[in-house]
Amino acid sequence: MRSDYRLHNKIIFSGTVGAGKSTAIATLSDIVPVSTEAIATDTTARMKKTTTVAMDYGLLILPNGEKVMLYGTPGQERFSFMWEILAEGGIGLILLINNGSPDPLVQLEKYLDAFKNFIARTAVAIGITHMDRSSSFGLVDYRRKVAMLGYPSMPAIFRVDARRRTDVAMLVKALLYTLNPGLSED
Ligand SMILES: Nc1nc2c(ncn2[C@@H]2O[C@H](COP(=O)(O)OP(=O)(O)OP(=O)(O)O)[C@@H](O)[C@H]2O)c(=O)[nH]1
Ligand SMILES: [Mg+2]
Repeated sequence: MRSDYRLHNKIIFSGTVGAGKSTAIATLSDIVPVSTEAIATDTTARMKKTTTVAMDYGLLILPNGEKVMLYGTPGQERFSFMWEILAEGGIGLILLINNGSPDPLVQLEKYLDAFKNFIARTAVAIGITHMDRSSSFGLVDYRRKVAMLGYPSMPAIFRVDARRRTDVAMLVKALLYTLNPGLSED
């Protein structure tokens, strides 16, 4: 619901393992983020040392003083029970897809499906990460995929490096504009 926007200001970051959800929240947060990293095992360990097992939390303070709470989900599917819990009360979803993951277009479809009820109530903006080291797919492939899935309006899909604050901020801004096109800069 649009009117929830000013009450909650909670954005959810979800998406594939290693896409950069925890990194994006840490990059954007104006407070020291809360994270729940644990030593990664099995296939994730090949990619990186730790993985989120419950959630990430950060806080973004907009120039007008408004606060946006940033919640990150675990990427690993065995913790997917957290996705719905964390999405509760959220105003929108940032989906980060690792372009270097085995089948990122299928992953995108999977995450869009997992959050479809949430997205139908709110909005989504999609960031494709790791494009500097993996060129398997381009933005046009992701746009085509989303179009094929029959979304009524095309969500924002950007190339994002989760380590770069300007990239992550741009994605969040796109999401906020989708929710409230009249949102002013100040
Ligand atoms: N080269 C490159 N590295 C990136 C990019 N975005 C993020 N990273 C790195 O990729 C890693 C992402 O790790 P996390 O932030 O833990 O990823 P996550 O999505 O929270 O992963 P899980 O919690 O395990 O699902 C970090 O080492 C980042 O520095 C990118 O666009 N390019
Ligand atoms: Mg994480």
